[in-house]
Amino acid sequence: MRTLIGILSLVLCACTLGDDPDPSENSSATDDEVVVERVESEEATFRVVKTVGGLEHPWAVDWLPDGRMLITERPGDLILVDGDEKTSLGNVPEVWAKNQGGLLDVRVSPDYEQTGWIYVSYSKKEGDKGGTVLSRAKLEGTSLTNVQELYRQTPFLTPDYHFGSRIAFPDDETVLVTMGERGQRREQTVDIPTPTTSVGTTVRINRDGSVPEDNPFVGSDEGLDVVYSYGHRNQQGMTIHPQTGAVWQHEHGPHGGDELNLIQARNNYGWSEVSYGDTYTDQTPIGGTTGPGITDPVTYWDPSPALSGMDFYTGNQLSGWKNDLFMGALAHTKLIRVELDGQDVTHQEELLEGELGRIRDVSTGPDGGLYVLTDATDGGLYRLEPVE
Ligand SMILES: [Ca+2]
Repeated sequence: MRTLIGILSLVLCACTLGDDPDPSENSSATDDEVVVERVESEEATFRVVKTVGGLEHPWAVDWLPDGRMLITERPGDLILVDGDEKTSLGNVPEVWAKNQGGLLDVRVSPDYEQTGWIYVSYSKKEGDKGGTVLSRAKLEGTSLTNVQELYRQTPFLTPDYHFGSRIAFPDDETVLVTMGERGQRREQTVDIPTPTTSVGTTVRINRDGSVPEDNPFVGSDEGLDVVYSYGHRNQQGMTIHPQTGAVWQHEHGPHGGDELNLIQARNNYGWSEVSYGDTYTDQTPIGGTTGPGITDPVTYWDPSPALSGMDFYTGNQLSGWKNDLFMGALAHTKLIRVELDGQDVTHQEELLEGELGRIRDVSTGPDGGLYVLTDATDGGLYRLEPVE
């Protein structure tokens, strides 16, 4: 009987092999609707095309080598976009989908064609506590297989916010993942900044989950073996410079003080000893803005745009933007373009303010378009492309 039901299921929905077969989840994805006809900006004249609609609080987008897209929805669905079809994949890890938690980043491994690994980050709950988790899995048909949990934040804590969780692949065969500070300040459950927990850190592991021997605290009691940098707040953007290989991150400030940081091994980025922001409740200073042994941000923003998503533009379509750094803004509903000269910000431009909504992720697509993902109950994926 199970076999017969299985066959019937395949006939009714040949596209779904995983859990919860539901034909209604396979719907037209490619709207390709021009939503902003023409923007004459400083270095590019472009338009904005909506390419995928109907996404529920999407958090991240990445591409498989064959051009299909993977998009995470924070409530817990991982969406495969194949041309006009979008399918919710089966066997996705169970997530703690509450407040800022849920299914968060997705990144296709740079060696995907050899290994087939896809990396996802999400919040996970056990008992009354939870934290950020990094797992990897393979894609078979429309389901994940070989799901392996590689790392979980230590310790798990009760707050349901500030999970960080951006994933990046440096050129050295490791994987980095940001671990948000989970609402912790000095003398709370977790005393930060300290590298003795992974709360408020950047974690660096090998792509199979083992610990690289050259991590800064390996063989030392001062910090966990997995910690690469610490003293971070909630880092929702991380990317690798396409020419230098340097690791760039941004993080949310408390009330003002969103930071752009250049990440280096063993460095302390200051939270919660220092910040350019102040407290939400009574606007009192957190501490000074810098201190001994603390790595200052490359730049900061006050008031906070609420940064999320970050990528260098590496395409050829919008040549005036080549190698510029783009970041999304949630509260300020805009895209920020940053020109860098080495480690210095030389110029900034704000784009699309109020046009698309809360921008959660930004990424150069394989076609050379610049894509942004909007955080909304009816969120979308949009492509910025050149126009005459
Ligand atoms: Ca800082």
